[in-house]
Amino acid sequence: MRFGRSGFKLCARALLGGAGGFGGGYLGTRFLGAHIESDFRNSKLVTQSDMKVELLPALTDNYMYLLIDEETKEAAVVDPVQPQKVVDAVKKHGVNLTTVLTTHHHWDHAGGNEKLVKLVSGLRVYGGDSRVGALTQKVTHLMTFKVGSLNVKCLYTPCHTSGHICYLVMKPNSSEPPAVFTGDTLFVAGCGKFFEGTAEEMYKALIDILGRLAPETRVYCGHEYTINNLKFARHVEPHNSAIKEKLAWAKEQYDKGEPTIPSTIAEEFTFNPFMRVREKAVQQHAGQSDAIATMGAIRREKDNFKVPRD
Ligand SMILES: N[C@@H](CCC(=O)N[C@@H](CS)C(=O)NCC(=O)O)C(=O)O
Ligand SMILES: [Zn+2]
Repeated sequence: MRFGRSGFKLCARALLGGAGGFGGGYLGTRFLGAHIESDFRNSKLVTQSDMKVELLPALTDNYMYLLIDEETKEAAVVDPVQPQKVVDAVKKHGVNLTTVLTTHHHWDHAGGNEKLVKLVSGLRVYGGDSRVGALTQKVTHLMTFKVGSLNVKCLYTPCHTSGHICYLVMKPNSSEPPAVFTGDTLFVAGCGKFFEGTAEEMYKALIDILGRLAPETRVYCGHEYTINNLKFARHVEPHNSAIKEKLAWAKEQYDKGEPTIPSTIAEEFTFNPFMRVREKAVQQHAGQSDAIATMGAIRREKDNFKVPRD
């Protein structure tokens, strides 16, 4: 049996509301176990020889990420809103957690910082905004630091919030892809709402900063919004086959409880309407001839978009 897919919230609500008809399978089993919402979502480990990234689903549709330097077994965590889950993952991997990377101050990202620093002593807490809880290291654009042998570069991408930071992680001289943790600036096939910024700022963030990273850079974002984002992308560009293919794949992943993360920067340019604001098809949909005006127009349209159920 299939669920409506207008988001994990709907799925969880349907389950908790006692919707019947589960013929076993993982959803049925988990329903009987009466788990909370994020337990319907599996974690995932992305393994390279230089670093590992464990995706840790949190709350309804957030992700926390455990980043491990394979050479030293030092680790960082991105947006640890559910600290106990982070501590469990750290124990499971037998690594030394030293660092918290906070993308922005919203509670669903930074809301676990205070508790985590009580659970793990000596943590360095990075962020670009004084509103970030337990902040010890306030960072600015292009500031760099280390997690073990990995280099972390801070990318200042204000717009969703005025202090938003993305973190680019790479091992020096490695041939493996870098990772970028994009919080609520760049999502798979979407971007964050412009709560504290302008279309021009989001253009800078997506096109000038993130868009210039190596195309193979893996994108780890703050939320599992991929299906809804791709339905909006399809509305903007009904003839784009990359959108159709990614949406079919994302639905399969959803049905298995699997994450749709990471994507890559190169992929985002094929299906993310906010990364495609220089494309004629997107500008025509928006009724604009300028990329920044198009960014503003499609963001306003998405703010009011009613996601179709299919
Ligand atoms: N729950 C809604 C969105 C909730 C929301 O407003 N999320 C913030 C981040 S915490 C956002 O920026 N969303 C981007 C968007 O809706 O396009 C969804 O599934 O799309
Ligand atoms: Zn968020």
